[in-house]
Amino acid sequence: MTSSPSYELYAFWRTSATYRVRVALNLKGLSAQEHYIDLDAGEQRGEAFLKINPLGAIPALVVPGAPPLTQSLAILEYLDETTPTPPLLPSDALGRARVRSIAAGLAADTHPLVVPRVKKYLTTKGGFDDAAWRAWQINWFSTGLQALEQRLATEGATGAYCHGHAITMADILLMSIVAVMRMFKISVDDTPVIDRIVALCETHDAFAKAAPFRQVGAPGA
Ligand SMILES: N[C@@H](CCC(=O)N[C@@H](CS)C(=O)NCC(=O)O)C(=O)O
Repeated sequence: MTSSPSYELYAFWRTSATYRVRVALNLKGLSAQEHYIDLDAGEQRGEAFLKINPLGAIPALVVPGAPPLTQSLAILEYLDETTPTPPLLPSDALGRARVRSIAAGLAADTHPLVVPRVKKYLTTKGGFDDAAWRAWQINWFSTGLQALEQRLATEGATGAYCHGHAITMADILLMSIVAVMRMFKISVDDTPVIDRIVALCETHDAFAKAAPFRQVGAPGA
């Protein structure tokens, strides 16, 4: 690790959005002191954490002298601007727009549908039982990944990774969704390009070290 600002990260072992920040920190040789927010115990909705993020969601990154940063995509952009090497975005405007579009497709249009607060609402007020919740999860993971597969398979900018031949924010987001799907034992068939990119990302330490089951608090960690 290089010497870095004393970041603090509000985190939980298995979350997709926190995984993204851990991968970005690892790629850039940065570290953060983690504060554990137990999502299973509902700590994200406790008075203490709501002062950090009134939305009751992690991650939150505390940078010395500033209010907590929330939203994983904003945190990735902040880390990329303040520690530019290796870059998480391409050098050209069209490339950056494509990478941000892939990342947002997963962070904004896929992942929010399967977070604990949505589960809580649907199972307590929406009449969902376990089977209905599982069907919901499978539907939204499939929708997000099949749309991404179609893009990756047809757009010329796809390379060894989601965009070209270097890791970008798009790969971090893809891996963060795959990590949480594995946790729920959900898979989506017929996504050969995604499968190839995931296998390549898995060869990198930055992703391996961020794996949920390797984090403090994980069962067996
Ligand atoms: N769009 C947010 C999502 C944050 C989020 O929903 N995080 C989940 C964990 S992956 C969470 O803390 N959920 C708590 C809850 O839903 O109660 C981001 O990308 O940071």
